[in-house]
Amino acid sequence: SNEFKNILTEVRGKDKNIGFIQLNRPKAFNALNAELMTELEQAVKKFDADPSIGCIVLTGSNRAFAAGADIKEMQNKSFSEVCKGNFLSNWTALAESKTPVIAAVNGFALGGGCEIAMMCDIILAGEKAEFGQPEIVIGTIPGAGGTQRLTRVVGKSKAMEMVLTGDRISAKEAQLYGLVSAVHPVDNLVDEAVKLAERITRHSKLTVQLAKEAVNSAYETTLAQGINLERRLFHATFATNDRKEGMTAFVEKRKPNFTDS
Ligand code: CO8
Repeated sequence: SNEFKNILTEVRGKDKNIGFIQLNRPKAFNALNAELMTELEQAVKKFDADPSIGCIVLTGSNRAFAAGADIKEMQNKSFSEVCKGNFLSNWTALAESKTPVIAAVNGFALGGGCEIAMMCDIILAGEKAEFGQPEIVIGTIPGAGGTQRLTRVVGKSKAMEMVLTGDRISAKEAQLYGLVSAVHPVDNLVDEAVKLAERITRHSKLTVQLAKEAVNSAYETTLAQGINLERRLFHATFATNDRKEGMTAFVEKRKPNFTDS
C-alpha cells in the first residue's frame, strides 16, 4: 500500500493472513531513519492488532535488509540530545509483537539492521546475506540489542569478535552459529518466508502466542522460573477451546478447526 513513505505493506498468503512488510529506502540501503522506524512501528502494531493476520514477514531488498541506523541523521547529535530523548528506546514494537515475526534477510543486515532482524522470532537468510555489528568502525557501539541479543544467540566469543572488529559474517556462518534457522537462494527467500509463515498460521493463533511467549521467556528467566512459566502456560491451554479441538481432532482422525479461542 502507499500508506507509508519508507516501507511497503501488503497482505500475502493463500488465505491472506500474512502481514508483509518490506523496508523500502533503496537510496540509503534501507538505513533506518526516524521516519522509517516510526512507520515500521505503526505497520507492526497494525498487523499485530488484526485478528485475520497470523504471522508477519519483514524483509528488505536483495542488496540490503538494512544497513543500520541512519548515520547521516546521527552524525551531529550530542550526548545530551540522545540521552534526554532516550534515543532508540521507543523502537520496541517488533520485539513486543504478540504475532510471530519472520525476518527474511537478503543482503546486508548491519548494525541496527542486524538488531532489527534479531528482534524478530525467526530469521531466514538469503545465500548472499551478511550480518554484522560495524558500529565500532564509526566510533560507537550497538544500541538496540546488538551486544545483548547477539551474545545470547551466538555466544560470547563470536559476539565479542563481531562487536569488537565490526567484521561481517556470511549467511552460512550465521546458520552455523544459530543466528538464522535456514539459508535459501536469494530469489526464493521471500516465498520461503511466506510459506513458513503459512505453516505457523495453520495452528491456533491463541496457542501460537502462548508458545511464542514461552520460548521468549527462556531469554528472561532462570531455568526454574522458565520451566514454571512454561508449565503454567501449558496448563492455560486447557482453558482454551482450541486445545480441546486439537486433541479431539487427533482422536477423531480429522483436521482441527481452530477458532483462536
Ligand atoms: N546510514 C545512512 N546512509 C547509509 C547507510 C547508513 N547506515 N548505509 C549506507 N548508506 C548510504 C551511503 O551513504 C550511500 O549514500 P550516497 O550514495 O548518498 O553517498 C549509499 O547508502 C550507498 O552506500 P555505499 O556507497 O557505502 O555502498 P557500498 O556498496 O560501498 O557499501 C555498505 C554498502 C557496506 C552497506 C556501506 O554503505 C556501509 O558500511 N554502511 C554503513 C553500515 C554501518 O556502519 N551500519 C551501522 C550504523 S550505526 C547503527 O546502526 C547503530 C545502531 C543503532 C540502533 C538501530 C536501531 C534498530
